[in-house]
Amino acid sequence: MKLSIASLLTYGLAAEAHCIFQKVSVNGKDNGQLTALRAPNNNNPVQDVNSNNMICGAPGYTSQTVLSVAGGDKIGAFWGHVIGGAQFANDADNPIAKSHKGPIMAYLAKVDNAATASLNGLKWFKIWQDGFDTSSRKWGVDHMIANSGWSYFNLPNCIAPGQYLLRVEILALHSAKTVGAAQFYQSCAQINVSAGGSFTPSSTVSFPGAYNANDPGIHTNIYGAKGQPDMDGKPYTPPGPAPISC
Ligand SMILES: *[C@@H]1O[C@H](CO)[C@@H](O)[C@H](O)[C@H]1NC(C)=O
Ligand SMILES: [Cu+2]
Repeated sequence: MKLSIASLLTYGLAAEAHCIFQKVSVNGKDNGQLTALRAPNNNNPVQDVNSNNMICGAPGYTSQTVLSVAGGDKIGAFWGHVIGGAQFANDADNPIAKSHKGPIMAYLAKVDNAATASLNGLKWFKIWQDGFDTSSRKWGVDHMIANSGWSYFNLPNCIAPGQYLLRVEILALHSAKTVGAAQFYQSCAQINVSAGGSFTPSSTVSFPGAYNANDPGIHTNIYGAKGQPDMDGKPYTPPGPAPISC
C-alpha cells in the first residue's frame, strides 16, 4: 500500500507534544502500564468541552482490573508523551511538551462495578487539584514534569468504601486565549476503596457539562507582559468545583 500525504500527516500527528495518563501507583507501588485504566489509545487532546471524550478520553483501552485502595492512600498518576512514555530516546516532549502549562485535577465518581460501569450519567466530585502557584509561578504540569511524569495526591480519608472511577485530567492552556483551543487530557482509573469514612458529596458535576468553553479557567491568556506563561503573577482558578475537604 502506497502511503498518501494524508496518511503521512496522520502518522505525523503522533509526534505532536501531547500526553496520556497511563499508569497508577498506590503508596509508591507502580501497578504497570494501563493496569486498571480506561485510557485513550492516542495522545490527541479533547478540545470540545461538550464531547463525551471529556469523561475518560477518547475510547481506547479498558482494563479488567480494579485496584484496591484505602482512604488516605498516596496515589500517583503517570503521564507520558505516548503509551510507554517517551516516543524515542531523549524525547524532549516526554512526559509532555514544556509549553503545555496548566492545572492537573482529580475527580471521583461512585459506581457499582468499576470494571464495567458505563461512563454516562456519572456524578463527579473533585478531590484534588494543582493549579498555579503565584510565588514560584509554577503550574501543576511543571510539578508533574519535575516528578518525571508523576502527579501525586492523597485519596481523602473520608471517602466512603466502594468502587469508583478516578478521573485525572491535565488542562493545557498554552493556546487557551482562543475559545475552544484549550487542550484536555484525561483517563480514568478503576478503584475499590476498601476502607475509608462515610463521605458522600452534597454536590456533584457531570462530564460533559461541568465545563463551559468560556469559563475563566479555560478561556484565558496565561502569558504575562514579558511573554512568559506566568499569569504575570496573578492567581489562576482551575475550572470545575472546588476540591472536597474532609
Ligand atoms: C472491594 O473491597 C471490598 C472490601 O475489601 C471487598 O470485599 C470486595 O471484594 C472488593 N471488590 C473488588 C471488585 O475488588
Ligand atoms: Cu498538545
